[in-house]
Amino acid sequence: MSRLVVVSNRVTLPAKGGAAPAGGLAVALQAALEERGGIWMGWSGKSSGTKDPEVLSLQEHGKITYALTDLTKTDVEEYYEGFANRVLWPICHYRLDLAEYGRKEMAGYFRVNRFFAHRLAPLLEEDDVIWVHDYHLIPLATELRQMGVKNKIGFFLHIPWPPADVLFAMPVHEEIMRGLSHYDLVGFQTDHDLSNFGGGLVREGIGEALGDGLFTSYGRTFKGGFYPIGIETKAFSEFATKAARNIMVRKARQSIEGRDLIIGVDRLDYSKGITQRIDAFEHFVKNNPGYHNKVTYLQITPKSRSEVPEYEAMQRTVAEQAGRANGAIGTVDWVPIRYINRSIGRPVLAGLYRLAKIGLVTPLRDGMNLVAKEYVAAQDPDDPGVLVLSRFAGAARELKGALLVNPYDIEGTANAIARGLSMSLEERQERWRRMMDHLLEHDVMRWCDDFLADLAPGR
Ligand code: ADQ
Repeated sequence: MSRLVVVSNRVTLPAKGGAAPAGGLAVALQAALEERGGIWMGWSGKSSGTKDPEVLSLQEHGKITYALTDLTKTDVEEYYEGFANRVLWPICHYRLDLAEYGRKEMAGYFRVNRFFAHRLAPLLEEDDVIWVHDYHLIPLATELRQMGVKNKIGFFLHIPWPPADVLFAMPVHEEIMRGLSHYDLVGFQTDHDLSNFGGGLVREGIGEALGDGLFTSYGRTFKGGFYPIGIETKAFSEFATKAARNIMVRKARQSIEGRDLIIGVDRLDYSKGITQRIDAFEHFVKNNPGYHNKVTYLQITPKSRSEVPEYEAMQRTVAEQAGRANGAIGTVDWVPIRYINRSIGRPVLAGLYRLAKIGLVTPLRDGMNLVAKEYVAAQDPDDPGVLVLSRFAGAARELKGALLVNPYDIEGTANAIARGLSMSLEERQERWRRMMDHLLEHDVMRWCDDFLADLAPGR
């Protein structure tokens, strides 16, 4: 079996004794790397000095070598905060209005990709299969090819791919499209993203769809496919079963005092629809006096990307909105919305999901959304909760047992909350079973295997 080389912006080092277990993606990639032996390369998360660091820090764990590089402060500002998070992220989430193009940032993005390629190339062996992750590293294959690398290189995009009208507003769209053509396999989360990609290619006359998932553009022929990412379904479900004994979960249960719990868990990001969700919950409470003092909405939201102004502004907006809504609908003995800005370990998170009668997952746009899948996996088969899910999350294309909503439709989402809370046990079980069966069959290990089998069959 060929060695595997994974490249991603950030690298997840194996958990040390007592540390919180990593998420499903890291577990799956570590398992694939352990099986084949290989390298996981990426940014260390540290910035140092003004000159590119000469050497990678190499750490061996079993059959995996973790290869980490620092970046300069300018690199981080231009490549990561600038182009990746302030251009590609909003564009791929259909937010043309939030994209901020700067020549410096664009140049920085391509420069850091070249730097990654130059650090990676000396580590490569002829037969290695290379798997590049996410929007930070689209031009990596172009750089590697220019250095003469002929290995199989695959790319997986974790976030959505927008339609041509959105993508082509970005000044360097052509370099980005050319960048993708240098891979052997380009993987998206959903059929919808793949069709946006193929449609854009053909419509703009820069390539052709040859059928059977093959595309040709810029003189290269490559495969495109969709590979909906899964979670570590079984392990997560076991966390949830065991969590009933966890002290934090027990405290949470006591504190809701028999009220129905609704849960939202998201990084603080404008794509996640948190403000619309709070509006929908407030609307639900106002329209359903029978639920006054009988329901608690817990929103767990670790801060993210605070260095980007939109995110900083959002921290204020959401906190104020939750406070205002509590003021409007709360009573002396009832705080309807609990808003928490912290990260929670996966076993406790699983227990909180299991306590909740409704999982409220309403992004305005999301590549997949793993929270939706985790919520389902954490449920008690005898008394499962209801998933209220945005139709604009990639997960909606698989989780047909959810109540699908349009997150921009505040009243519609409020009605779905009401419907979920009053749903019969029989209907809840039937919907949950369908989703859980799917998640058991399509877990994150399967996702990993499917991608690698298409990238390098028989290797
Ligand atoms: P994200 O945008 O980060 O991922 P998501 O898929 O929901 O979104 O994954 C978030 C992960 O962080 C989940 O595993 C969740 O449990 C965890 N998490 C969130 N809040 C937490 C908290 N307070 N404490 C602890 N853990 C928390 C990107 C794309 C998604 C795609 C994934 C994977 O934007 O669309 O599903 O990659 O491909």
